Amino acid sequence: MRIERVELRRISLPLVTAFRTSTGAQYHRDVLLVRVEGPDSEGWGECVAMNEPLYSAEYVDSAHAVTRAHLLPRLLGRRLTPEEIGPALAAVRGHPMAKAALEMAVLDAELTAQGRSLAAYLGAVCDRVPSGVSVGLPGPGGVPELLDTVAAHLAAGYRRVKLKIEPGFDIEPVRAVRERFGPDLALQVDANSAYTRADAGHLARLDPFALVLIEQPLAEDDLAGHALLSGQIATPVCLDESITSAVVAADAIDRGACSVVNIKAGRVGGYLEARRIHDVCRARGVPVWCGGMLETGLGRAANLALAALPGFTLPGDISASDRYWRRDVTRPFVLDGGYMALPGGPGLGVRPDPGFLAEVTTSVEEITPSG
Ligand code: NPG
Repeated sequence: MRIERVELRRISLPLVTAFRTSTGAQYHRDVLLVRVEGPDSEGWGECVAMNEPLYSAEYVDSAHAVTRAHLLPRLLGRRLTPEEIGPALAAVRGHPMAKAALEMAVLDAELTAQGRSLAAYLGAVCDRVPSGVSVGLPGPGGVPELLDTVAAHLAAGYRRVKLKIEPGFDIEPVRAVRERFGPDLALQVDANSAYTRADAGHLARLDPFALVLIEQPLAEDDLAGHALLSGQIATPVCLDESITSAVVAADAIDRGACSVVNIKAGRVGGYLEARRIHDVCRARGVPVWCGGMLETGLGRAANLALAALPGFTLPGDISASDRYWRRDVTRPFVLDGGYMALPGGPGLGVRPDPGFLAEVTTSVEEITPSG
């Protein structure tokens, strides 16, 4: 498609409850949405960069700035297929979340024009996926509050629970959740890089709780440390922040740094690189699952399409809209018996509600080839 006009829109959405991780607390999301317009279609992309540079160096203001100043000038006015977006932006180093949002918008526009769904294009093999839930660190209520939260999510039907952990809040909460909900609960933990190599003995104390995995225990750049740790604990090590491309994924697996991979399109520069990571992992027999970044319905729809690929054999962090939002920008995503249906329909299969979008918009810029 020829990219004739791009809209950069910022929206502000309060979270239903605060989301706390070892890197900090989130109370609302300030989201950058991208709308691209071609001669006969439009498409939407969602940038998953957070308000602050705590999960990644990239954050929403940096993504917005680099998109405007360095990415759009490489795309505007050009005729490009979705596969050509990554190469067209490759000269700009880093900023995968900003790049992913643009690629997502072009995919949506192009596939909508072709009448083809993103899921079919990516190679989906099912029309619904099992839904997992990510439970943040609790507030002042501590472990009892955590148990109530988990109980409510299980009552809603979630098929797997991920607990956020950090030093000082790890063994006891995991023990409490395992004791209360029993051995059949699919339970995993996410440390967001909060530990060091010296914590291996401590993390081995999670072994008796038969966790599905421990996600990103060590620093993002410490593949060697993750390889060492994998030999010291029984819980399978999964990487998130460390996996920035298909090349890194292959290297991490071949070095024994992980036996499971979390795939987030935003972290790796887009859904096409995400699919390449899926392919690399699948070829090596490594299970993958789809991560989440507190997306609106737009990002949620795209994640569902990705999570329907055959290598996604573990439930992902794709929960219902009401887990995060009082009202989503698209039609709400709901659980049905612990599963979520793919939207179907061309492109993403969902569109934002224009009235609601206007209500939550904090700024809009229209950019055309002439500036
Ligand atoms: O359900 O969308 C979701 C959130 C899943 O826990 C989740 N995301 O580290 O994977 C993560 C985490 C995260 C949350 C990362 C907020 C960055 C910011």
